[in-house]
Parts: sequence; C-alpha cells; structure tokens
Amino acid sequence: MIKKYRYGSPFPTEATVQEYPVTPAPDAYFTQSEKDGAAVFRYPLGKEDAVFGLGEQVRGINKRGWIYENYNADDPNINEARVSLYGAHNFIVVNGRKTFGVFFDSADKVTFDIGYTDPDELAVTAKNVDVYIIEAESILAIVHEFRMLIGQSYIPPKWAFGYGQSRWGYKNEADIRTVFEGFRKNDFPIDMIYMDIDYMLDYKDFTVHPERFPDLSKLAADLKAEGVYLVPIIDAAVKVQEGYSVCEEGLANGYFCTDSEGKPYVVAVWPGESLLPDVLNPEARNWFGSQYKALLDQGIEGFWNDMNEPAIFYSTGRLAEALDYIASIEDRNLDTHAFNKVSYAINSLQNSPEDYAALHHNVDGKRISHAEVHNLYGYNMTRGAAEYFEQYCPDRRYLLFSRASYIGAHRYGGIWTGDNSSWWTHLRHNIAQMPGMDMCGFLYAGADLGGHCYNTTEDLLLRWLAFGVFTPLMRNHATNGSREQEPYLFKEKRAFKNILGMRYALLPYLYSEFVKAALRGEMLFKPLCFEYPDDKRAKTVEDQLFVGNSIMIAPVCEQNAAGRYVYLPARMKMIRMRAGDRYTERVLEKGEYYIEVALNEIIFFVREGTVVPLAKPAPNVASLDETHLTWLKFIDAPTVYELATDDGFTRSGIAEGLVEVTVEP
Ligand code: MIG
Repeated sequence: MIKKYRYGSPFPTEATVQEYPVTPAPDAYFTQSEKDGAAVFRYPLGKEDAVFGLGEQVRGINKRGWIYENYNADDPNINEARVSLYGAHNFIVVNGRKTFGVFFDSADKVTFDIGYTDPDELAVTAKNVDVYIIEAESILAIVHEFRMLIGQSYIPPKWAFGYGQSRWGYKNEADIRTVFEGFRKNDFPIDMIYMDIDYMLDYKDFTVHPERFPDLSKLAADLKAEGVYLVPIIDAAVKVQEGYSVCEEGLANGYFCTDSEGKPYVVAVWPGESLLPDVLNPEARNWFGSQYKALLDQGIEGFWNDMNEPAIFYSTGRLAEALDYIASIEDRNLDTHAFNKVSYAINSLQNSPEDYAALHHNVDGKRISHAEVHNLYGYNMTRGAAEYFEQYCPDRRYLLFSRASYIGAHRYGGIWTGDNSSWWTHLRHNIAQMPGMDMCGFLYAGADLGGHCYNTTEDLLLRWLAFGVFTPLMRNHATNGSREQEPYLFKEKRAFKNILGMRYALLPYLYSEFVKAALRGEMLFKPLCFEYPDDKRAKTVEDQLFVGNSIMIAPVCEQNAAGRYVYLPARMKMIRMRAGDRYTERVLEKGEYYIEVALNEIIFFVREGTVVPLAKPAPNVASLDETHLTWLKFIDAPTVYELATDDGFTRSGIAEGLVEVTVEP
C-alpha cells in the first residue's frame, strides 16, 4: 500500500508513473516539525533497525550511522567523509521493529540523518517534497511496490552486457585501434571501446576532431564488423563560439540557462566559456537530444553523459569578482590569513552554490532558480537523448548511461558511479552500491573497474574484474595520468583472459536475470537479508550479494588475501570457476567457511532448487552460441528456467523473448 503526503509545493520531478491522491498527514510513521522553512521528518530507530537504500551513496549497505545530503555533486575525491555523490536517490527501506519504505520526491536537497546526530533517530529534512510511504509484507515486496511506482527500468542492447575498455587519454584513431589490437592479439573478449573528451574538436559537443579522427564512420564500421561498438562521451555544457551551430541555434532559440533576468549565464568547463542547455524546458531538452544525431549518423549506438550535475569550473561573473579581489590586494604583504582568503576566492569558484542559485531555467515561461531543481539536471539531459533515440529509430535500443541522476532517470538510461579510486576499499564500496542502485531502479549500473583515480595494481584489477563479471555495466576506466590499466598490459594474461571469458560464459544468465528484473520491477543485486529476513547473521553481511535468483557472490576485496570468509544462509553449491568452461562444484551446508580463491578464478554459490545457464566463452556478445547451453544445477527434480531469447537490440519482443526451459536434474 502506498500513501502520499505533501509538504510545500514540490516541483514536478516526473519520478513516478502512477498517480496517488495526497493524504492529509504523514501517517503513523513520522513526527513532523519545521526548521528554517523545511520539514523535518523524524522516526525513532530501534536497536535492531537497519536502513537500506539511497542508491549510489557513500558507506555500506546498511546506511545507519551517517548523514547523507542528496544534492548531486561533481567531486572526484570520493571517501567516507563525503555526504553527496553524483546521484540523488531518495528512497530508503527501514527494516526492523517495523518495515516500510519511504521515497522523498524533491528536486531540491534532501538530507538523511540516519543515526548521525542522534544514534536512535532517523531525521529527514526536505523543503518542497512529496513523501510516499510504502507498506508491504517484506523488503523485497516494498521495493517491488516502489519500482512499480517509478516505472520500468531502462534495458540496453545486449552488446552493452559485454566488456568495455575505456581510458581518459585515448586521443586518436590509432589509440583506439591499438586497444582493439591489444584485445584481439591476446584473445580477450571485448564489445565496447569508449571515447573520452579528446575525440572532440576543442571539447565541442557533437563534433569530431578532424585530424585525430579523420573518418569516424569508417572506424565505427570497421570495429562493428569485429563486434566492437564505439561509445563516445557527451558533456553537458556547450562551448561558446561563433559559427558553432549548437551554440548558435541554442542562443537563437533561448535554449540555454540564463541569469535571473534572462541573459545567458556563462560558465566554464572543458571547452572554456560555455552555456548549459536548459534541459528542464521540454523544447530545449528535445533540441539538445536531437544533436546526438550527428554521431548516430556516423554509426554510433551508445553514449555516456558526463558533467551533468552540472559541473561548473567557474562562472565568468564570479571569476571576475575573484580576480578583482586579488588585484585589490596586489601590493599588500599577505599574512597567512590574507593568503587563505586568496586561495579561497579561487577554490570556491568550482560548483558553487552561488552559481547554482543564479542560474535559471525557463519552465512553462516561468524562471526557476537552478538551486531548487538541481537534482533534475542530469536526469533530463539523459531523458532528452533517450527520447530522441526513440524518434531516430523507434524500435532500436541504444546504450546510454549518465553520471548525475535522480530517480526517474532509470527509465531512460543507466548510471556509472563516477570517479572512484584504485583502492581496495572502493572495490568494497562498489559491492555496497549495487543493491542501493537496484532498489532505486538503476539496474544498468557499474563502477570504473580497476579504479578511476590513482594507480591500479594487477591483483586489484583482477579482483575487481572478478566482481565486475556480475555487474551489468562491466567497464574498465581510468583517469588521465594514472597507470594504464588495459588488461593486456599486465603479466598474467591467461588470468585476465579467463576472468573476462567467464563474463561471457555467464552472459545468458546475467542478461536473462536483468531482463526479468527490469520487466517485473525486481532487484538484481540483493543483500542476503532481503532473501533471508529472519536470519540475524545475514543482516550483518555487507560484502556478499545475491545476483538474480540463482547465484550468491562473495568477492575477494582485500590486498594479498588468499581467500575470504563466506557466510552461507542456506545450503548451496559452490562453483569454483577457472575459465568459462572449466569449473568444479561442491555442496556446502548453511554456515561460515573460509574459502580460498586464487587471483585467476572466481567462486559463486548456486542456490538449492535453481539452475544457471552457461555458454562457451566468446570474443563478443554477437558471437555467443546460445543454442548449445550447458547448465549449472543444484536440483533434484525438473526445474524451469526463464531464458531471455530476444534479438538483443529491438525494444519490442523483449517480454515475448522470455521462454521457459525445463532443465532435468
Ligand atoms: O573533469 O572526461 O567522471 O569518467 O574520464 C573530469 C574526463 C571529466 C569525469 C568523468 C570521467 C572522465 C573525465 N570526466
């Protein structure tokens, strides 16, 4: 059962697809007060209460014990001290004395103080908000109700379930071809190569650098013939430049964000002085989406949308003020205090709340300050692209994922978790993020495998890929200047080949489970206690997950570990896989085990009564042979498995493509 309560006058986020009448009181769960023009919703936490959700946020699966401010933030310095990351995913489930879900639907900041100020209290602060309280008989049933409320998750083309190689630093066609050759020579599978900002001319959206990529169409076609798709990045901001059609058209039509008087608001990002498309204005959103045509026409079928919190390095207005200030003290002998003011003047320019407040959108002829609708920006940038793809080729699926997001964006694309680091703790964080994102509808999701910032190591990359085998978006990406982390650059080539191959062997399972979860509003990654709610031990497990309905995983995420402790909440069959077609099995009873896991293998656990389809590893998704599947089984009677057999690229036929296969013991 869902009840909706309203405080203030929320801006329509279009996060939900079902209408509910507004009820007069927040219901039995919360006591409500007001503070500084915002509502505070308080709920007393019992000792045994856990709080799940909040999408990609920092910290563990159980969010209790920290404060989270959902206000989309561009900051590559991800760590436990942070309170905001790139997405605002305002859905939680409280589980314990009472179990219920609650969604705070607000375009503005929502703060979740989950036992931070008072260890025994949940306090949520929001300004203009619709609060949906969801009751059902279990956590999974609550999540299901919520997912029906927010609508069906995006389903990418099947090739997007292959492996993707990326790096900020591929500068030209030769670099891209070198990566492809690296995979081909080593017999490593691959489906995608990503293009970061250097493919553009002067960082101008929808342009291609004429010397670096003299014939993108040919490159895209050559690679596609080998089963590999090129996936370029699109940044939110548009360079200010005379003669650049995107800038000129946008200006002529009033499609960019303005100041409070309606004059274009100039910010600087990679292209230098730029303008932000007003994606909250439907006309401007469609127009920006239609610009993707320039690349679609060259054979591109996938994109990643970046810098759409939106990221602002500085605005020209505030930079001028800072420079004036510095000029005014030029001749002074600066003491430390005065010097700190100088550095603050510069350092506070980036992503500043002042700019967000001064930027305006034009929604139905009304000017709205960006600060109040900040969390909707990346969502609507992605929506504009997705809606255009549907016009461009109505029945075709395109790959699309975004850095910034809000619930609702899950209907239009996936997300990646932004600029993590090559740290073991971030591999662990990646595990914790997956179920949170699933709860909020973001099924097509993943992190930069191997880590984005700083230098990876061979063992970290292997362990991270071993986990990435299970994440729908399986992409290795790293920042400019960090150690190169293409798998073929490392010593244990055979180990990389086997780990990547296992992804393809498991692809029929992963794709089938994904499609079912998307169509039915279910989770793909489930914490143990979601499946075993009465198991106290399961509730404390933060580094094991169910993936779909047949498999439990327990990734190794410690340096130099020979293995790890694994908790089995029930009898399961352990699979130790050394290659996609080489594995051993062993049945284990419920309990705690230390399990050794070598760097070149993965382990997972098949639940009793279930089966897992297995293909032979293949060089790419297109050449997977799914007509000769074998099965991992832990059954003693014929068991039905629903296998996704759609063509992998059209939208129609996905549901019809699910066929029941009976597997004999
Ligand atoms: O200011 O395009 O998160 O994946 O490599 C940095 C360069 C901009 C941030 C993205 C990252 C990407 C990088 N971008």
